[in-house]
Amino acid sequence: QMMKFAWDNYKQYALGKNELRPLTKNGHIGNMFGGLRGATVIDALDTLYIMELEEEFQEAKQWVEKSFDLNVNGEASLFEVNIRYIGGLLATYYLTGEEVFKSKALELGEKLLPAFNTPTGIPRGVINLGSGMSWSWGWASAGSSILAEFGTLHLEFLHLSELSGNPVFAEKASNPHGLVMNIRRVLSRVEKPQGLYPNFLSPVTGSWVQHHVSIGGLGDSFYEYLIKSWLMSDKKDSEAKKMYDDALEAIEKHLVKKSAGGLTYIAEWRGGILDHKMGHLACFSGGMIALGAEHAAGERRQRHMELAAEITSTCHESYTRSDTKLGPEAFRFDAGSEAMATRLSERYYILRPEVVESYMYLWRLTHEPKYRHWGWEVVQALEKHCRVEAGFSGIRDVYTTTPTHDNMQQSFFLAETLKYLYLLFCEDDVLSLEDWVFNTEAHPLPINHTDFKA
Ligand code: DMJ
Repeated sequence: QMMKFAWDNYKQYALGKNELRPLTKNGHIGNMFGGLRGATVIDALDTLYIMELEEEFQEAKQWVEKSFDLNVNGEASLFEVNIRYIGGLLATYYLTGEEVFKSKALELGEKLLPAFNTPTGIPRGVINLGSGMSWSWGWASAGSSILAEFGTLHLEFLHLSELSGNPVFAEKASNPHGLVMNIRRVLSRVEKPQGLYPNFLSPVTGSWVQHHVSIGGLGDSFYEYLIKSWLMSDKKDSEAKKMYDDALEAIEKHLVKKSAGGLTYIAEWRGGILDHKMGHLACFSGGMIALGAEHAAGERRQRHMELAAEITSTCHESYTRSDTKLGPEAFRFDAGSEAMATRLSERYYILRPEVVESYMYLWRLTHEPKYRHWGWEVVQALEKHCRVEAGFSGIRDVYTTTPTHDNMQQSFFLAETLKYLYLLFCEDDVLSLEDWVFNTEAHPLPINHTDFKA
């Protein structure tokens, strides 16, 4: 019902725009997708399909067939176009077998390629989808590329290579033209401070531009794609597994901390100095670490499963300690504060999925009922504080029961938050973790049980 409500209102007031503005009942275009439209349609497709909302799925499909125009000219985020559009189209193709989704994904994939024309092959963050010109984000220090952006292409690009027969996207470790394998090579060569991966890398020199390390924003899905690359290859891509294991070991050693009140958290690192803060984005890590632990052996398996459960519990605390029972954008463990935002600017909640994402993984891997209870708390809080007359909206302050709405129904709410909540209450064989990996926007991609080529 929540998904139908979110979709129906988007369709009524904003179809073809990128997102719905549920208070003003109109559409939002934004500047992340380079003139592409319909981000919510593409992000919602597989969720509608999985939930068996057939009529709504057909509406979305029709929009893709008739109105989704790829001949656009504008500045797009390589990362966002990849995870939302390519991920959404690929997943829907694999679920339905319908060619239109595959051909759109391949066509769009081709348009991203010029971003990789740099001295190292590390792509720049922004690309004009019409001209192919690319550049770095203005806010990224010294023209650098962002770890979570160039490190979150692997899953989709492997499928683009496989479906198109064009090895340029990914294919073999030995293929110098395989774009995402080349990213791996650059990363394996560069020295890692204390084994950690900083967030900013120069696409010109291939060296780090500054030493900020985070498992939240700017770093997050890079780590996620290492373990998921290994899983998607049916455990054959051992290079990815080793990179994940080594990175997690460094994170455990240098970033994992326990608060005075006994809460485990993952701090950020700035040139050796810890910032005792976790972003909402970092809360995906409970699920990721649990997924890795499931496939580890012995002592490591147990230790990582405990770590995953503790982090997920800390993220739950960040929700329960707020008046709305929704969590803030960032919470801190300093100056007497525990799992709460201390800055006004960090008190908002924009319908993000990471906490329910971890509940879903922890439920599937442990079957402890508390994860379903916690998920249900989120459902109730969303209904109470984020549902407005024409859709769902983010809120500006989770610490007041009369929050102001931000007038934005993010597309990832339909792609991720509602999908993970649904899966939390489904049988385990609905998109089984044995057969699917979720890209970082929760779009399911099939595990290659037969012939991985690396
Ligand atoms: C999503 O677009 C993806 O999960 C991404 O990896 C991080 N941020 C948002 C949702 O919060």
